[in-house]
Amino acid sequence: MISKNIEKALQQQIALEAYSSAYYLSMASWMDVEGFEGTAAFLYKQSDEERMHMLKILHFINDNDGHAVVPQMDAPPVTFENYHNCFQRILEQEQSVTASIHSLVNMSLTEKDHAANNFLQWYVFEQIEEEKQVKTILNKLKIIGNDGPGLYLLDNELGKLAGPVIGVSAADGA
Ligand code: OFO
Repeated sequence: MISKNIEKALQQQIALEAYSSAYYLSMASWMDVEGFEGTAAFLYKQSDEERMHMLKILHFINDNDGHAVVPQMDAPPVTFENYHNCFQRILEQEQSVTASIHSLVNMSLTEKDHAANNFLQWYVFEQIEEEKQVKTILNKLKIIGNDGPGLYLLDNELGKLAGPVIGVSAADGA
């Protein structure tokens, strides 16, 4: 059975993951209209992954006799300064998620909640991967600068990394 403290803190994490999902979705849409289709595909996929992170927590709460609640949240920004700035923002968002996961792990240790501690380890490693991925992209952007052909190549690369993304075209069937 989940403790009330852990349930409350996980509920806040659900809100954070839901916001990340909406944030990346908004960035994906902006990239799409700016002509960066590969990067948009990459970000649509990132948004889906954040939703999956949110759902995992929701199920963990419910499977442990709690009651997960769908959070109310602020709308994400609609437009962004430039391509580079989006990835800087993603890094900042992921760093804040990492800090939040680490404080949840600390709480699970204080509360001696081994189930929650075990569950949270997946997020600890996931955050290492996600931060590493965005730092790699930012490093490439440092090399590329504002070079148009360089950004074109990076956009292609991110599109390949995303692979096929279901529902990116209005023509995709439901
Ligand atoms: Fe990378 O934010 Fe979810 O966990």
